[in-house]
Parts: sequence; structure tokens; C-alpha cells
Amino acid sequence: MSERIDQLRAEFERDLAAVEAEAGATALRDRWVGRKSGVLTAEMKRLGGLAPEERRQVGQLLNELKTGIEAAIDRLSGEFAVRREAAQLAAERIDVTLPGRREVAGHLHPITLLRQRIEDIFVSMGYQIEDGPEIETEFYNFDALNIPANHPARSRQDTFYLSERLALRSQTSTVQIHAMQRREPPLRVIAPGRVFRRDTPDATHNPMFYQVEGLLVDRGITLGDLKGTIEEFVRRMFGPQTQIRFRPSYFPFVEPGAEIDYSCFKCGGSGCRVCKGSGWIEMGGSGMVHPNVLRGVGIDPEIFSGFAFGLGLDRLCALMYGLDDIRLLYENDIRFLAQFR
Ligand code: 2NL
Repeated sequence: MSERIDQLRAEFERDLAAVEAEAGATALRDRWVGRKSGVLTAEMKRLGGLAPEERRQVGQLLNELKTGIEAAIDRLSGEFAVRREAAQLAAERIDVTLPGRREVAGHLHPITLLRQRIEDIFVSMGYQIEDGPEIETEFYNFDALNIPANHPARSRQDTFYLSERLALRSQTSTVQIHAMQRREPPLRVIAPGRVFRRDTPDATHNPMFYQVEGLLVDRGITLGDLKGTIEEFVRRMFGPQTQIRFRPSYFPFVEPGAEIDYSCFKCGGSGCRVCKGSGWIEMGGSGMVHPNVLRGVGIDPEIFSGFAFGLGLDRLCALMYGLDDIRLLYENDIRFLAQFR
């Protein structure tokens, strides 16, 4: 009987050596120790036909063989599992040293970047940012600003009228008129926003453009306060070496009025292409708020005085970024805008 056991063992060893894959190990287990049709299972069923003494001996040998076979199959299955896991790890390997894929993030428009820089400077000086409607009545756009009835700015040629009464605002002074009506001096307001004028578009004009206006009203405010404020602004904006100069000018809503120039941020005043050789760049208009404007919003010009200024963002943007055409700012060509990322 022990020859039979040796024969089974040898047969199993051959089967074991022939297994090449994990599925083969499972088949091997079914074939040898499977509950239904396992070779050893059948062998053990036959024990019942033997005499008690022989049954005991053969049963023991068969049990030992079975234990050995199960251990061998377990070992083989284990080896396959290790190999399978190693293969899976190799297949799923990630090279963590590869550069990541960059997410395409949005970014701010150059006009917005500039507007925020200007806002930050004035906010740090105690100004409040004000917003207002882009559609206005003639009262806010012209009357309240002391612009005479026959002034060309009021014409259908220069202003976009929506009706007899309503027009697209042509300056953000309108916002400051609202602010003065709503609040009491002392008042420090900055009004950035879009304005509309009926210009034919070219490299330096667009019928919609951006403006920042500023207004301060308090007791005893003088031209010196205006100059000091503008000086602080340009030094924060363009650097501490920046100089300013005021040229007398006329705007109906101020008296006196002045154009502001600042020394060229590119050449420092010696003359270059940015400042067209003059050493100076025009910033915008300014002046002391006209008494008629103050009276119109119920502020007594005998008690209060103020200064105001306005500057165009588009021209400043073109100068600072070296644009040769302000219309680039409104075409939304992604190849242009992506440069400001
Ligand atoms: C320009 C002219 C200026 C003002 C704007 C102003 C506003 C109020 C009262 C008085 Cl509520 N003045 N703003 C004053 C002087 C000039 O800007 O052409 N800017 C680009």
C-alpha cells in the first residue's frame, strides 16, 4: 500500500512541476484535494473497504500525503500571488519626478490689474471706492457738473443718448455727485468705472473706456492738498523719484483747473519714446471743485472746499505695458491677454 502512496506522491510532484500560472495552482488543488473529485478524496473514500488495522495505517499515510500536498499548493499559490502583485505594481508605477500638468487658471485683465493698484493706493489714504449706474440723467452727467446748456459735450455728436432724458455716462463724476448727495463732508471718494463717448475708434480712442476719478471735500482744503495727494499717488505708483507739474487748464466743474503731468517712469525725465522726448507724461485733469457743483448737492462752499481729479486707465495701461493700440484691451484676444497672466 505504501507503494501506492509513493506513486501518488510522484504523480503529484510531476503535476506540481508542470503548473505555470495561478489558475493552474487552483486546478491542481481541485484535482488533488478537491471535495468532489480530488484524487486523495477518492482515495480516502476507499479506506472504508479496508480491514481496521490497514485502514488506520493507510489513513495515516494518506493524511500525511494530503497535508504535504496542501502545503505545497499553498506555497505555490503564495508565490504566484507575490508575482501577480509585483507585476501589478510595475504596471501601475507612477514616476513622481515627472513635471505635473499645469491647470489652466484664469487671470485678471490688465485694466483690472491697474485699477486695483490705483484703488489700493487711495484706499490706504482713507478713500472709499464708489460705484454707480452707467446710465444717467442729464442732471447727473451735465447739470450737476456745472456744464453749460450749450456745451458741445452735451450734443448727440459726443454723448450716447438712450432717450430725451437718459444717456450713457461720459465721466464717472456722476458717481461722486451721488456720493455727495448721499453723504456729508468730510468725504474721500474714488470712482473707477466705464465711461462712454461717441468717438470713432482708432489706436488711441475707444467709444467705451475706463476712468478713475477722485474727490475730497472737507473744511479748509486747498490746491496744496491736491498737489500733495497727487504727489503721494504718483510716487507710490511709479516710484519715489517721480516729479509732478500742474498746467493751468479749464474744466467747467473746477476752478481753478489744471492738467497734471508726471515725470516719465521710463527715462526719469531725460526724454525717451514713452514720453515722446519731453520727459513728462500727461496723467489727467484736476482742480478745486467749483462752488456751483458744491451748492448743487447742498454743500455750502463758504464752509467746505474740495479737490477732484480724473485719469484715463486705458492710456496709462497702454503706456505702462507698451501697447501701440488701446483697442487690444477690448478685443479679448486670448493671445494678447495671456501675456498678463
Ligand atoms: C479729464 C478731466 C477731471 C474732475 C475730473 C470732478 C468731479 C466732481 C467735481 C469736480 Cl464730482 N471735478 N472731476 C475734475 C477735473 C478734471 O478730469 O479729462 N480726466 C481724464
